[in-house]
Amino acid sequence: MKIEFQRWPDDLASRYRERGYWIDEPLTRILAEQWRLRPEAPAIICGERRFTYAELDTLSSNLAAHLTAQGLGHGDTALVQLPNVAEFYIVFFALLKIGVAPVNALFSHRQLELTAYAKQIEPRLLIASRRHELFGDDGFAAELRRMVPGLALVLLHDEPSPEIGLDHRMRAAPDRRSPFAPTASDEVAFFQLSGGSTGTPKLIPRTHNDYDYSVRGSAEICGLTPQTRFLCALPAGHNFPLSSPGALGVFHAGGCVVLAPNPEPLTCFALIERHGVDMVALVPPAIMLWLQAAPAHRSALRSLKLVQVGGASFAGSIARQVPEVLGCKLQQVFGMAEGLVNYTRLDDADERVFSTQGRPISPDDEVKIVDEDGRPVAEGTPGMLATRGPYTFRGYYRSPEHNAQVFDAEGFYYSGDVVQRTPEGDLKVVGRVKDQINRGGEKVAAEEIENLILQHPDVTQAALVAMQDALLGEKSCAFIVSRNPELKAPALRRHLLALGVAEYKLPDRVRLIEAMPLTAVGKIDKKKLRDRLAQPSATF
Ligand code: J2J
Repeated sequence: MKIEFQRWPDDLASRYRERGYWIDEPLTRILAEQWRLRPEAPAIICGERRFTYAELDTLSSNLAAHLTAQGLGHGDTALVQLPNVAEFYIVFFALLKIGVAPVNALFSHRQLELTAYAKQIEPRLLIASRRHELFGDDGFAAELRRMVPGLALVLLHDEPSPEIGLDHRMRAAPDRRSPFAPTASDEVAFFQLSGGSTGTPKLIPRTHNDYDYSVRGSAEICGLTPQTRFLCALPAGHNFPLSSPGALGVFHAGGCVVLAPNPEPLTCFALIERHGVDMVALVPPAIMLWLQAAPAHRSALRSLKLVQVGGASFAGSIARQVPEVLGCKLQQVFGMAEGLVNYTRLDDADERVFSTQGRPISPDDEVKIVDEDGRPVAEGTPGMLATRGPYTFRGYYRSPEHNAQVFDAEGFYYSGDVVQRTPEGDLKVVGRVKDQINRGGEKVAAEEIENLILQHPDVTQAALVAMQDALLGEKSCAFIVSRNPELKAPALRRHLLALGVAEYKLPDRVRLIEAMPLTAVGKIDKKKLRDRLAQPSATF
């Protein structure tokens, strides 16, 4: 059984193979190669626990064997939600080994997101953590089982019992092992999460071939070696710390991933000092906190050579401070879970690194910058980014209507970013046309939250817009027309939390207004609402 998804057309697929981008190997080759080359080298450091490549391979094989014994295999999917722990990678490789495609939900996701993913992929396996509020008891897992009748197996991290404990399945090898078979390299390996701009969170099918190329290309651009020690402080499943070059890039190079629970500076500085970390990937607000905290801890950062920043706009004035205050190189990364990733290069002149978001990984990443009618803009002027290439997807999972809106006839994906190309060929992200709030790298789809707010009985109209914020870059403000003038922000917050949405998606501010400003065609005029934010007015 194969997972259906939108494939690349044959001519492009042949070109990507001929040029050596698609090597027709499963993603498990990353681990298999290191297991052969350096089995005893450290692959992961997680708190006091260390895992060699041999251990990473054995533990993932044990789990894979258990899952095979339960009848899981090709065509099956898994919903996985783990914090930043070594088990994240063990599970990821175990599932790849037996051709089960996971969705790696963020740890901050709650009922609403998990349910939306479960409904789309109909998982046969759920792997979650007792540490998460939803899985402290078995209520929500039972609810998921009711919702997805095919959900055959639930395994929990941080759960001692042998029946449902993940740890037990990793540690104990079953008696008999059948040989593992990943899915074919041009099939879906796993699903990445879209930042989203629509009502329901969307899933991105990623194949072995395309993802592996983005990992290899990224590792080369970033000069990774077996000596690399990468601090993973962003959510492990996010595309940036997973593949740009992220943990998979580090494994590909034979280096070591040091896990941090979050990017909090003092926690990270201690890990950097203790483990000789030389590279880290961060979002802009985290770097701002690091810049504030670093002067008092310079010696802890001695080993740090490269800080990557991405996920949201990063002011040039802050970028300039990084080399001096953190004592290392800066690299800007402009990527997306849908595919295309741009990097400033390690040997670029400082000014290029400070003021641009770099250029694509591949010579075959095709980037068009177009106006509203889809025509290329004059070189150097801002326009919408449209792209296709050897690791950019061709369609969201089971979303034909939305795909029709964000792809053109040639298969170019419109990311919703407004960019500009410099004469040197670097991209600068200068704006956005998608209806999304980028809250310091965490993406909030306006429509998703508006629909949830509208479920409140008092609310007749709702619009979520971005407001500027010194630390996060953007925060969200909900403008609301309510039948009840007494509706207060805390009540709305409770309403949203009760619906089960992740906390980072809650509006940071709520404003009650008499009526929505409308555009000429009668749509809510979000530009006018954003302008209003600049003016003082009653807020609650
Ligand atoms: C401005 N906006 C940026 C940047 C992403 C590497 C790095 C980041 C992501 C990521 C990723 C930006 N400056 N440097 O997947 O592999 C905004 C754009 C983009 C959206 C994608 C990776 N870097 N962005 O952030 O899927 O709007 O991926 O389209 O979460 O983040 O978000 P996401």
